[in-house]
Amino acid sequence: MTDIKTMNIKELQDLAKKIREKILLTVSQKGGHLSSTLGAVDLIIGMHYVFDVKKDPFIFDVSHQAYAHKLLTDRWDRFDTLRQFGGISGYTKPAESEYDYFVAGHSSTSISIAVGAAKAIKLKKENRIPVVLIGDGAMSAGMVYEALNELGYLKLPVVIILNDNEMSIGKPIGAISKYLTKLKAGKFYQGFKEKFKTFLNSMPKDIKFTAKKIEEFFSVNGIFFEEFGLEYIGPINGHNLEEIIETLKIAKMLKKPVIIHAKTIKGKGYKQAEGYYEHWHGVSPFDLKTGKPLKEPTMSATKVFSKKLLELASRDEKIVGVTAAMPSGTGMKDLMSEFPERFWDVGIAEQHAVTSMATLAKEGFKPFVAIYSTFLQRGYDQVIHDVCIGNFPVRFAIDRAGIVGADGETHQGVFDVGYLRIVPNMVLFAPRDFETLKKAVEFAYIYEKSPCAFRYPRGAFELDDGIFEVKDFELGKAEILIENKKIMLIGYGNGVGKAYKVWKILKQNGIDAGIVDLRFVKPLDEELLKTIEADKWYVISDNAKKGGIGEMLAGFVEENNLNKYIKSFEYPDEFIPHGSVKEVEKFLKKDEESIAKEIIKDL
Ligand SMILES: Cc1ncc(C[n+]2csc(CCOP(=O)(O)OP(=O)(O)O)c2C)c(N)n1
Repeated sequence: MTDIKTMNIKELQDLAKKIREKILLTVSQKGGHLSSTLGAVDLIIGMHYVFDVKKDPFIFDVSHQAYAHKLLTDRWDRFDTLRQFGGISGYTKPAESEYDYFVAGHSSTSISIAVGAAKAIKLKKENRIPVVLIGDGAMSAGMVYEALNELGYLKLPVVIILNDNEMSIGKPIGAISKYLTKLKAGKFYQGFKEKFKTFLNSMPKDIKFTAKKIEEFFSVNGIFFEEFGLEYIGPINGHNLEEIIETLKIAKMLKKPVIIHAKTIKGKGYKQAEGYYEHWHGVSPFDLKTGKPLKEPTMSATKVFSKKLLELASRDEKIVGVTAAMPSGTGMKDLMSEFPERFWDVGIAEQHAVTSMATLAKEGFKPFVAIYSTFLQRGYDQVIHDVCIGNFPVRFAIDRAGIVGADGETHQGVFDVGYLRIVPNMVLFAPRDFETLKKAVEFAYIYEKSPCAFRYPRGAFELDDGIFEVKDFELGKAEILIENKKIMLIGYGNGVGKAYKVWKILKQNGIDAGIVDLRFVKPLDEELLKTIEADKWYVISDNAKKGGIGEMLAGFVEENNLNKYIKSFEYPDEFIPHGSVKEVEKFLKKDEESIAKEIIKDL
C-alpha cells in the first residue's frame, strides 16, 4: 500500500498527477468512469493522508469515483484489469480488498452506511471515524436526508466530504443543486484561503482545539446543513491539497458530524473532458490524444425506444415521461429537449419519479417511466403502493434488463421479472428485437387498463431484425415462432434471440426443436401453452431463475395437470459478476453453446 502520510505537499501533488495518468491510460484502453474519478483524486489523497484506511471506514457514494482509492490500496499493479471479467471491479467491493468498506453502485447510500458505522464504533468504544465522499448529484436522493436527519440528531462523529462538481451524470436537478451553487458565490469562498491560513497560523502548535472555537470561526454559510445539526465548512478548493488536508484535519478533530463542501472540476486533468462532463462520465475505450471513441456507437434498444416514444409524443400531448438522473442512458434526453414541459429529469429520485407519474396517470395523462432495471428496485414500494394498488396506467420502460456487462453485480438487471410478476394489476411483456420494441412502445401507449412494464437489454438484442415476422402485441398473447411436437424452446424478451441461437446449434447437431416467444409473462397465454404438444420445455431468458419464468411455468403446468418436463436456463441464485455479457454467460454456463450442450445431454 502506498504510504502517503510521510509525503510533503509537492510529493502529494506529483502522486495526484501519476494517479490521473494511470486512470487516463487505463480507462482509455478498457473504458469505465472517467470524469468523476479524475475530479476526486485530490480529495481521495486528502482522505488517505488525514484518516487511516486500515481502521477508519472510507465510504464512497456510488463509488464510481473511487479509482484513486483503489490505486492507493494495493491495486496499482492489477489496475489494467479494471472492469474486465475476473479483474477488479469499477466500484468498491470488500470481497476485492479489505480497504473497501462497503459495496456501492447505487447512489446516495453513503451517509446511512456512515451513520451505521458511527453507531457501531460508539457501541464498541473504538477510536475510529467514518469518512464519506459523496457527489452533489447524489444529494438529490431522499435517502441522504433520512440519514442526515438522524445524524444531526445523534451528533455522531462523521466527516462528509461533499464533492461538488456541479454535475450529476447530466445537469444536476433541483433546489439543492441551486443552493450549493449559491454557496459558491458567497463571500466566504473568495476570502476563505487567506482566512484559513491566518486561522491556522494563529493556533499555538500544542493547543487542544476546542470544538467551540472552531465552530465560531466557520461562518454560517451552510445554514441548511447547520439546521440539520451538522457543522458546515466551505466551499473549499477540492484540488488544493494543502487546503483539503488542513480542512480534513480540523473536521476530524471536531468529533461531531461535519460536512466539508469541496468544489471540484469533473474531468480535472484531461482537457478534453473538462467542460464536456456528461460525455466523459462513463466511456468506452477512446484515443487519448483526440478523445475520439475507438469504436463507433451502434444502434441500441435505448435509441429505438427513444425514437419511437418521440414519434408518439409528437402526436399525443397526453404522453408525459420521466427519468431519474439518466437522461442520456434512458434516451429521455431527446424528449426532454423537444417537449421540456412534458418530460422531466427528477434527479436521483426513483421513488419520487414513480409516485409522481402515478398521479399524472390518475389525472388522465399517459406517463412513461424510463428506468434501468436495477434502479427500479429503489422505487419498488412505490410501484406496489402508489401505482399498482390504485391501478394507474403508468408505463415502465425497463432499460438495461439482463446482464449489463462491466458495471457488474450492483447493476445487473436480472430481478425485475421476479419482483414485478408477483404484483397484482401489473402487465409484463417484452420485445425480442428492435422492430418488436417499437411494437412494445405502441402497445404500452395504447394499453390503459392497468400499469404495464416492458424490458429490453443494454445495446442490441441477441436477435437480428427480420428473422421472424413482426406482429403487434396483443394483451396476454404469446407466439409460436417455430412449431415442434417434441421439444420447445420457450424464450422471453432477449431470451428469444438466445433461443434462436440454441435452436441453430441443435439443428447442426441433427436435433429439431420449436421456439415459442412468450411475449407476456403476465397475463400468461395459458390457452396457447395448453396447445403445445411438445413435452420438453426449455426456458431461456436473461433474468434470475428464482422467481423467474421457469418457476412460473412449472406452477402453471402443475395447476393444469399437464405432463411436461421443464428446465430453465435463467440465471442462478447468485450475484452476477462483471465482464462482457458473453464472458459472464459462459462462466454461468448460460451462453448458447453451454445451453445447447446441456439440452443435447438431457435428450
Ligand atoms: C439509485 C441510482 N440511480 C442512478 C444511478 C446512476 N448514477 C451513477 S453516478 C450518477 C451521478 C452522480 O452524480 P454525483 O453524485 O454528483 O457524482 P459525480 O459523478 O458528479 O462525481 C448517477 C445518476 C445510480 N448509481 N444509482
